[in-house]
Amino acid sequence: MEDTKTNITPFSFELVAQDGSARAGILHTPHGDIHTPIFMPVGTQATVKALTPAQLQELEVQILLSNTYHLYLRPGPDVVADMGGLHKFMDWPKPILTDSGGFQVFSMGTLRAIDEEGVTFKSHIDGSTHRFTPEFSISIQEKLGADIIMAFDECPDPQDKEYNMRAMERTHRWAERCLKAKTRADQALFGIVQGGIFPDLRRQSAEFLASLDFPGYGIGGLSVGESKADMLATIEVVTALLPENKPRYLMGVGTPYDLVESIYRGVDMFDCVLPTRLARHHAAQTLQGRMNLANAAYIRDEHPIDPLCTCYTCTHFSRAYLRHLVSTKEILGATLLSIHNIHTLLELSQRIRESIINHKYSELRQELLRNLEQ
Ligand code: PRF
Ligand code: ZN
Repeated sequence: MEDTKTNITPFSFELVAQDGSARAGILHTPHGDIHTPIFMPVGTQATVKALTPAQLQELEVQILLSNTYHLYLRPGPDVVADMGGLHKFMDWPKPILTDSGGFQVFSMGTLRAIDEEGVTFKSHIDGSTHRFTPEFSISIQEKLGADIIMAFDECPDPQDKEYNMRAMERTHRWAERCLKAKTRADQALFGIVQGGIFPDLRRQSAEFLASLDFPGYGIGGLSVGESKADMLATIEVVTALLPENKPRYLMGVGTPYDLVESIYRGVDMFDCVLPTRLARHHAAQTLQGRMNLANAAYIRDEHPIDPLCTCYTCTHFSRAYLRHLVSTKEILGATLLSIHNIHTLLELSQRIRESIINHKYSELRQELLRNLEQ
């Protein structure tokens, strides 16, 4: 248990070590501590697809992400609240972060209108019309009851400067409204930096949000079609201006390469559907690249996915068995590949964390980059 006697708020971020811009920290939350840098598996519908909470515990997952947009549509925030909140509903005792819907409304729903007040959209499930405002997003996230909740933002096309400026300014006004709307003391609200690929806008956004003194910051609007070079340059601009004593969360990223390069530039938290989505498409992620287990080359392959991997899948099953499962469309295939893929990102985060503490991250980064695909 963390020491709460010296700390009246249930949230605090402790910087444990710094190595260049890379950081190792501990984020204290009401449902336990999170050792950063950390990857957060995605449980969009209050479930990490194909995995039980017991399997997530076995993987030593420290925090899960879930989505306001999806849980608002089904089963609805009042159902979740009446069932005792998200932790109890899905039987996950550790920390949870919910995204605000400010991204899913644009990527999942059909957009109807954005105005100063909020966003009107049509559900991707039945086409019905709904409206999110910053206040409504916060009220849904308070009913869901995650430990970390996110400000309601807009994630525009990263290349259009005129539009990014107006969208960013509106996102700033929405961030202030989110702070005002918040009523629960046991949830931490993170602001979200926007501004596309434009350094001056990113600077303005990071400085403005830093002045509002959020307990943590999302870096939004990246990994949405811009080049890797633009993404990494933008991360550098933003992390240099965000307060050192607050966690930085790069939203919707990524691959092992993205983790290595973003942690190097000062990011502490990540989420991405990639490991579980790849698993459902027969792909295993390793630090040497991706493998498609449906490939006939593996038909009699007695080796595990990755001979160096210590996950349950790699210590029990051959590539031949996994190939059999995926080619017969057995659901265990998705489960075993999800276990391996999540383990790979958690193990990578943990190795990087230790190297930061030992001031050896530059060396580890060079070693990892020799094998990683961009
Ligand atoms: N905003 C929010 N959630 C997000 C993003 C964003 O910009 C992204 C962009 N990569 C992923 N998830 N609220
Ligand atoms: Zn494995």
